[in-house]
Amino acid sequence: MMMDFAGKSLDLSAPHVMGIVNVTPDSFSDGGRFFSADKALEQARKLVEDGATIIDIGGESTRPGSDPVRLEEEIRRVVPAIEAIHSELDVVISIDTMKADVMRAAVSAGASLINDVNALRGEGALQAAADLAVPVCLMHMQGTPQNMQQQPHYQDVVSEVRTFLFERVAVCEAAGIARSQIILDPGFGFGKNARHNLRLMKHLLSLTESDLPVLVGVSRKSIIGAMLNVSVEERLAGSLALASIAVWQGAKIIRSHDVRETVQAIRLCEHVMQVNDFD
Ligand code: 8Y7
Repeated sequence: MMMDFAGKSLDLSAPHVMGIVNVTPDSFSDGGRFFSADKALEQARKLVEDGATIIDIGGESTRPGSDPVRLEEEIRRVVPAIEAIHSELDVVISIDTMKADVMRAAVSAGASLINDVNALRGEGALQAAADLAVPVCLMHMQGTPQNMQQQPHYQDVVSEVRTFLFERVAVCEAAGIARSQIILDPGFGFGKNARHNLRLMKHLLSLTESDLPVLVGVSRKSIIGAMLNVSVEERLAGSLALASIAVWQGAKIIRSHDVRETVQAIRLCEHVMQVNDFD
């Protein structure tokens, strides 16, 4: 199953790793060290060497309780980084944003995937994605980054997330976005408590059994801290365990800070999944 990213094609029948490059001063797990375009390029180069086939660039932190960033500031952060990576590296560049104007600026600069944790519900976002005609990742989030962890509530988190995502797929298709350009994401940690996240992971098949590829982001997330009582720096093993459970259930893109280790984990998953029982 090939997906076309503005001329670069990825075979999503096998799982891929999306490496994270934050260009925020407050990104929680790297302390904002990769802020300038040069730093972003340096980080992206390492992630590509480690095996990332997609680099996700974000200029607005979506960590719980974080402040929104002004449009001009977000563009000022992401565009130089995207331009640098686009000119230097052969990799799909994903723009992590909820804002239509950032999507437009980022795609002009060389991004070819829109990663919107708000699933194109922001003003003008649906139209921007349709105009830009690049693939989009639609993520489920209950609430906003500012309030999402206050009182997450569901009757049935698995079916509500699935219903939300397929409603957004229908809205996208009606707006002219091709179904073949849509990726789904249950949004681990976005308006979910520990039990919600565990249920979604246990039942990830209910999303991956559709015809659309599924992206999963669990890297270093608080669910791991909550289950294992470990700090952000100690969440690699937990991240790899959850990534493996996701790939085993058919996730095709794993979003990760630790690309080298994640590539190893999913490669082993693939070996197990592909072993021939009759030789
Ligand atoms: C996700 C994400 C984040 C995720 C997608 C973090 C931007 C929080 N998480 N995008 N972004 N899926 N598609 O802890 O799970 O990395 S930010």
